Amino acid sequence: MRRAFSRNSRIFVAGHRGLVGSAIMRRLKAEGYVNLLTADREQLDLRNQADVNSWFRDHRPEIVFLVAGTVGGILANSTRPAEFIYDNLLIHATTVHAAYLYGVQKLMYLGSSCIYPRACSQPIKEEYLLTGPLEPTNEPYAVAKIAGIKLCQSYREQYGCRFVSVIPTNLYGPNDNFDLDSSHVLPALIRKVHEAKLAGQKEVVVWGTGTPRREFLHVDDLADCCLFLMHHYDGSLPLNVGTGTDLTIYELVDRIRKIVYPEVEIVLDAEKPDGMPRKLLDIHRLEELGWRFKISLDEGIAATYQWFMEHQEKATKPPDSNATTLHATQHRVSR
Ligand code: GFB
Repeated sequence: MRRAFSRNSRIFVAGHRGLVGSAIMRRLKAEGYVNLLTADREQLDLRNQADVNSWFRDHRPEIVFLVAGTVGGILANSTRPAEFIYDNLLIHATTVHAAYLYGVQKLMYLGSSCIYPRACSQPIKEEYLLTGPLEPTNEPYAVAKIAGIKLCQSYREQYGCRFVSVIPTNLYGPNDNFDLDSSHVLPALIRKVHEAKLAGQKEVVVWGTGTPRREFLHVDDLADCCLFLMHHYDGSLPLNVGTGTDLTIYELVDRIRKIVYPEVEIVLDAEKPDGMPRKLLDIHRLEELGWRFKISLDEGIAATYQWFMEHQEKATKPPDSNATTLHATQHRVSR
């Protein structure tokens, strides 16, 4: 298949400051793409269709990586379901629609492995989507993410748009969120073990039973895969992206402990939710296309820990999650 775009294409990375968006930016720059378009939150509210349309009209992107959204770990998903469903539904719909209206040549949308049914057989094949009930701790987010995939498929079917979706497994890496109330497990545990080390604490508290299994992919591998698929994949079926192996949360903490502070003991807080028991992706289709991850989990944890140490102030600041709350307050009508 010919390459989908050139070094001079106008490429919009929607969500360029996040974990995934910043990795895609790094990768595009490293490969010599020169026309990279971005929009900060203050410049463009991606939830507003009129604003998004004007931005597309003014900037005329040819290629779009749609990786913007409100994201977070199990606690943030459970406690802020309204933000997770509202922001994501709107951001995905406005951007896909504007991409259609303004003739974007190709768009890539990123789902998440939490969109598969909670009790799926493992490893999870792409065709298991919408075959059973979702994990309750992240159902609103998962519904929005499924809607994003359906948007891409529907615009492809009705209007012939070249919009593709990928479904990455749990991600981590530089620019991750290390705020303990909203982060995912891997950055949370790097921070907790690091802080235990600084304080000379003997124990680190890990949420849940430690038995759920998770698959982790370094975000630089994901970015590499996104560019590869943008050039070499143009189908309606969303493609799983992962490593093909998983481990328990307990085993993950153990690996982090060995890298950061081997002396610390792991204490489980079983009052906290476990979430999905397992979500290992079947990556056969991806492998058949010729892509495979490169960064091992130990290597990735060590590099992410290094990044965390060098960016502690930025990394531990809670992410800007007030946008929707403000928005909702402004628009609330008194009864
Ligand atoms: O990464 P995580 O928050 O999200 O949690 P999910 C994974 C597992 O790690 C759960 C356990 O079993 C947690 O109980 N865990 C242990 C911890 N200690 C901690 C901790 O200190 N912080 C966190 N956050 N977890 C999310 C979804 O699910 O995955 C999202 O909620 C999204 O929708 C994302 O899809 C990729 O893997 O459970």
